[in-house]
Amino acid sequence: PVIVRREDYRPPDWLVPEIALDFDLGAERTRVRARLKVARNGAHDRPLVLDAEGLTLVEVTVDGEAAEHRLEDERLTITVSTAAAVVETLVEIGPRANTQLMGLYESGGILCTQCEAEGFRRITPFPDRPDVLSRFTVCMAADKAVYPVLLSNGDPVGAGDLDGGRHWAEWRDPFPKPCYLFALVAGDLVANRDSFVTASGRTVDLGIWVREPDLSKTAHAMAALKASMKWDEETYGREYDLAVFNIVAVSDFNFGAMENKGLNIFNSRYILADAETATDADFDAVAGVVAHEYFHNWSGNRITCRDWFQLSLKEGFTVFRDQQFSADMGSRAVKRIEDVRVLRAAQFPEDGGPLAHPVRPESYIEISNFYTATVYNKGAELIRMMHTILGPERFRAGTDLYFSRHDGEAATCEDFVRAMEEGGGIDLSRFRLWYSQAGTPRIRAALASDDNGAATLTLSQQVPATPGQTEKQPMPIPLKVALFGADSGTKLEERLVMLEEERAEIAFSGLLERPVLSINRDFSAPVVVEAGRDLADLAFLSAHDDNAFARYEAMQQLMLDTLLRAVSGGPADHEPVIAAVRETLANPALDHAFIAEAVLLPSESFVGDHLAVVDPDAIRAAREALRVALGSALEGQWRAAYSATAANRFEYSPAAKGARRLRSVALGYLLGAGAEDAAKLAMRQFEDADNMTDRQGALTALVNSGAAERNTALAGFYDRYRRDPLVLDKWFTVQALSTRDDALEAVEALARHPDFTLSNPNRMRALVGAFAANQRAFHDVSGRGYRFLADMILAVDRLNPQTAARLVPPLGRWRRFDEGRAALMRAELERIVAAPGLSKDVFEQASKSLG
Ligand code: BAL
Ligand code: ZN
Repeated sequence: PVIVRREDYRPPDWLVPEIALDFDLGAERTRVRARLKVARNGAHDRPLVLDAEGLTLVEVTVDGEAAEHRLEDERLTITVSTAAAVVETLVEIGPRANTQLMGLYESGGILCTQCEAEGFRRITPFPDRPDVLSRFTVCMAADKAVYPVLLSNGDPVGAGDLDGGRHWAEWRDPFPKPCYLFALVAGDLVANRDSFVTASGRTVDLGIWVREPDLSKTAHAMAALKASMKWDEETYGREYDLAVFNIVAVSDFNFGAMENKGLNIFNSRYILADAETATDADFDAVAGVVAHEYFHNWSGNRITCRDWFQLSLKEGFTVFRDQQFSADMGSRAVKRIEDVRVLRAAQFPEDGGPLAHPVRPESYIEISNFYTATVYNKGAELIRMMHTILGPERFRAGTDLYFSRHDGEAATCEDFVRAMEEGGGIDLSRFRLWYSQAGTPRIRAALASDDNGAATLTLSQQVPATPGQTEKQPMPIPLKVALFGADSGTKLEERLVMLEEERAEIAFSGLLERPVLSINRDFSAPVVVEAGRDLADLAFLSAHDDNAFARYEAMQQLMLDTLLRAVSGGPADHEPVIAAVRETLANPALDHAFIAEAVLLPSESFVGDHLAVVDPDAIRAAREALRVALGSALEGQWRAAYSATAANRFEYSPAAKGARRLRSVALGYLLGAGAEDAAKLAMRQFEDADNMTDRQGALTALVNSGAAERNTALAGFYDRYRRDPLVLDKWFTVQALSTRDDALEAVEALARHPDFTLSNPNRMRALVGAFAANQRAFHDVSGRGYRFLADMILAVDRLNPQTAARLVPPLGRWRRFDEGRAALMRAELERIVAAPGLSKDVFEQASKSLG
């Protein structure tokens, strides 16, 4: 396979300032006529080379004449002798047969497109790279009864009827854009329509298009869209720029959603939400993704990426923007806790494994494999660090400069950093290492104090070697630090420390009591900190730290240390955790949402990430023992928390969400403790719930238990929701994540269930993706879990390589396990790599995972 390298970037040989597309749409066969105005870029005599994948070529002309051309290796080479010309191509494609869900495809009777990163070449021959920006005009003709709605980017400019029950519509997008932002939708859809008046007084028509039965589930997404539009004006000074903004929801989609100019296309799971079918987490995700895609209009569309190595330019920045938005709309502390949890669960293992890559990667075989937690979530942490270092005003001056300087351009990460430097008045020379150096820095922190009120904080850092990067330089690391008085519990000192070198000593003086260290507050840097604090100091911080994130972190560290001690065979002393949780539950100053996060045990995989060799069975046993101990010791408090938060009469507000979250956590502990009536409580909650959060919470608790009610609840849930694919996904996931010993068998059986399908990415992720995250079941010592995953990867690869490739990374973690498991995991990776007809997507992930 061909390796694409960042250092090989060259500007395009030909530009395409304008393209007119004519679609004769049909699910079996679509004809695409494209008229490209091409212009030679610089002095050269190279031919015009267009990307073309899976197209049946019918005709090629240059300035109206038949032209010399060659179609081979997914490239259409055309001889053009002039400096500018009009090139016309006619091709045929088959949307219904397109199971890759890239290009033009059919989902539930709707024709829709996905072009990022390289899907446009599956629609029409084109220089499919983000630095070729064109003005698009799109004309579509289709059967009016089957496809009454025809949408594309920009503004509608005409429509009418044709003979034979057909009709047409034309759309024009005045903003030049790369072809990955092209979109088209044809289908039998209805819209939730609304409008938004921009800061400068222009009215924008908004539409969220879905199938008729789903219309009642679009109100939340519409509210989120309007809130996003307002927020981006207020926070970044960014106004929407077209007269129309449309969103379409489809059920078969590789990504979460796509930011096509003026026509976002969404995976339905990030649009549809009502109390009956969506959990609070789903509601939050809908708002977050709607905001994310909307924010791309500036960070992605008005300013796009020069090449795909710059992907984090738009994704890291836009994730940071959607995180800020969600924090502003709800609980800032809980949002930060959730974001860090995602980073640690998805990005840290990536950064520490065979697929580690810098936020700005250096090479790829298949770019789809680089839509990763590193590019997205670590990329967002880089922007956050700049925000922390600069402060909000100077950060805004930097983004203002970035937006005005590069509007209409295809830019680089370097362009962004330079704008932050000049706009913010700061030197970020060394900060650039964060873009080029992979691996999660590890910080050691030690605080030594004397009796004279002086203390020294000694910091050292180490960046681990990653594939292709053995030698690392020290990174500039912003650490928010505070000292608390051990006697009074008050804050003695607080500062932002920049660790610039491998080692630093920070002096404090005038401390009137013994100081306790609070470090990486708000998770100011995406690093691992080993601060060596004992259990008593952690318990103290879990009760006294005034930074909500740090307070949560102290409790997590206390629980983690307790679990690690138990896993490595030490005495299981649960008392410090029990005392700290007791105090947190009893603290009237804390809100329910925070308490629910703070008293939750670290996940099994998080515990595993802290061991030299992961022992899934020992981790499960230690975690279960602590859960049971907490459940029993604090049964009265769990009961009180459970009844105090007794919910119903659904309301989507931070307070109501917090109450529901704590209620589910309390129920889990009561079941864990083996309280006699716990299963009955859960079953009552399951039956009486007026919202999905409570119903799914009860189902999860029962599914993880041995209670007789378990099967009744599972069957009841299935019967109630079998016709709602998004809810049925939950039914699969809850079982795939089960903590019971029979989880592996259950998952194997579910893969034969009539409602399981390889062709829908959501369903695949719901069962197979979730199972691979179930540490104990997936890592069953027999190797059956590995075999199951590999079989699934190979089966899905024939239909949809992107979805298949995303399932590979769990097998690449073999170095973290004992020899027996490692050998079994490697054997499955080798079987995958040797499979005939493997996609380059899966080949890249599996072969690198073996390395
Ligand atoms: N650009 C791909 C989907 C997203 O990150 O918004
Ligand atoms: Zn994005």
